[in-house]
Amino acid sequence: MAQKVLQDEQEKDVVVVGAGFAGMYMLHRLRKMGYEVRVIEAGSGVGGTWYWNRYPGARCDVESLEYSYSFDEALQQEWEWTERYSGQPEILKYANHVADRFDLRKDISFNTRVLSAVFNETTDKWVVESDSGESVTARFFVMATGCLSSTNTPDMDGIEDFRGEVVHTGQWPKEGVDLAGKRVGIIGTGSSAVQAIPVIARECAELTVFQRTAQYTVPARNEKLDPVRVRETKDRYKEFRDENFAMPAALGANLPQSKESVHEASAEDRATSFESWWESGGTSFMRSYADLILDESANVYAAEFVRSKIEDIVTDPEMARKLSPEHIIGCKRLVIDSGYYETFNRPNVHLVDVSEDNIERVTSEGLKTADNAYEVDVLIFATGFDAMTGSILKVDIRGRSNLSIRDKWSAGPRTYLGLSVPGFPNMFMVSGPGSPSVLTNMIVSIQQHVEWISDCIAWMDETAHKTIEATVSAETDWVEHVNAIAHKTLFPSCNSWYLGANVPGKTRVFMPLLGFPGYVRRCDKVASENYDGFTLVANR
Ligand code: N01
Repeated sequence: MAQKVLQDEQEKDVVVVGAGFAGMYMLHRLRKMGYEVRVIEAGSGVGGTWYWNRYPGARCDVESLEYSYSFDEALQQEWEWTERYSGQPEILKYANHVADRFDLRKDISFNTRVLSAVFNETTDKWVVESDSGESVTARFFVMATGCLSSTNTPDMDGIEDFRGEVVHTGQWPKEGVDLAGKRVGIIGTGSSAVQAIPVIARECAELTVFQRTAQYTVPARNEKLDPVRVRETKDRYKEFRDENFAMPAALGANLPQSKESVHEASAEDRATSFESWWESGGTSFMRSYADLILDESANVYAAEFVRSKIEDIVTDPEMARKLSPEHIIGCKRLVIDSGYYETFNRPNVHLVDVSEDNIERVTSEGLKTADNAYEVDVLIFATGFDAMTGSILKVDIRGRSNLSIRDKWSAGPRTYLGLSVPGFPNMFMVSGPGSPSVLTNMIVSIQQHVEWISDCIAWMDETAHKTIEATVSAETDWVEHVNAIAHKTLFPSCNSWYLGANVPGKTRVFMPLLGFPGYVRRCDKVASENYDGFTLVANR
């Protein structure tokens, strides 16, 4: 058998997969602590999700003054955000600025996809191999591959027959897609589609939206940032960050959170409150009352309010009916938009409800549904991601006794703290399943994980330990804890990607943990108790 020739074999302290915001900070912090690090990245540049998601209209739903690193005072002072919610180009520019500022690129291998990571029980080291032939051996292995990186493209018959262009919002071509004068079809109405549809509708000749589940979305009310507000925030940036750090989703400390039940409010007060949140814009709409995501009978009021807005905005009553969601509001991630429902008043925009008229196949000309055929020049999949686990399971990760992470997670992901998995010593995940991650301001969660992991590595060296590995009992307790919290809310009650319900065949497990501050306290306690819940092996 021909032996694989490795072009480049390296020995490092830590190998990190992914150069998004998690991988970049992991590299910076560990390097500052004196460690040798190699980061391996599939894309040609830094930025992770903001590198790949270049679709028209891509924008963050966390305010820009919050969606940025806080670990370096000079960095947060010097960077100037221009809008309330940053668009993808600006966030990618910021990621590149960070890479330049901290000279990160020299330790990143770009255009390189990690294929496997195997723990060698004789040397207690990870061996990480990639498609370029690069092989890195390291004591510690960190998956910083992001929660929404592995795209989900439904398996549709006939896709190979299609004569036009096929693109996925999550892998939008760098050179862009010329939609001018084209007939465009878009499948999906999640956050990506809701952002893309208004922009594409203005650019293309005809846009047909294939909707399986109608979407609740509230206005973003994006605007240019007020320089006075920026100055005031920057003058007390540390306090501003600390206040957000103490919030349940690590964001929005500047906004009120109602403690009142919607049932206690009069009809008039409810209308005024929902209207004022609708006018101010953003996902904080769900803060109007304390029980909207806890109690189905409370949730109905908010859902009804958005449905009434759709009825007001969309002029064709049949179109408005099709666009009106019926499920619990907020249980799929609430979307914010810039003119989404309004776009359906345009004469060049058509809506096909594929829950009523199923997609049967792709043809050479477009899409065939049960009752109709649609001709398009460009077919866009805005069908989301194999969230939280997809990019981890793409790598053939093998721990002790050749245990595969794919086998270990065959019935759904199981972790301790969303950071670590029994059987996989010295392996960490940044914002893994079982951590608050996607239910928070991701950058804040990323920083907290990076700091915990790097502090743990330093502690291992200070105390002369060679391996750290979560125990099975800690993992079992943690999985129960994550589930128990989720089931106190309405989150698990619909087919969301939080549950893996969007990917056919994926086991349904509610993956993220609700509540950032409690989580941070728990992580700190574990560390202060000499890594309680982990088995530690000392150097010989
Ligand atoms: O993906 P999604 P997304 N036939 O999974 C439909 C983050 N994000 O890329 O609901 C027909 O939400 C699917 O239908 P259904 C954010 O966290 C953030 O839009 O499963 N349709 C749904 O409509 C977000 O939540 C930002 O019935 C099919 C859509 O495709 C997450 O990424 C911007 C189908 C997928 O929606 C994911 O958002 C963008 C099929 N076979 C993304 N399969 C911001 O920061 C799937 N669908 C603002």
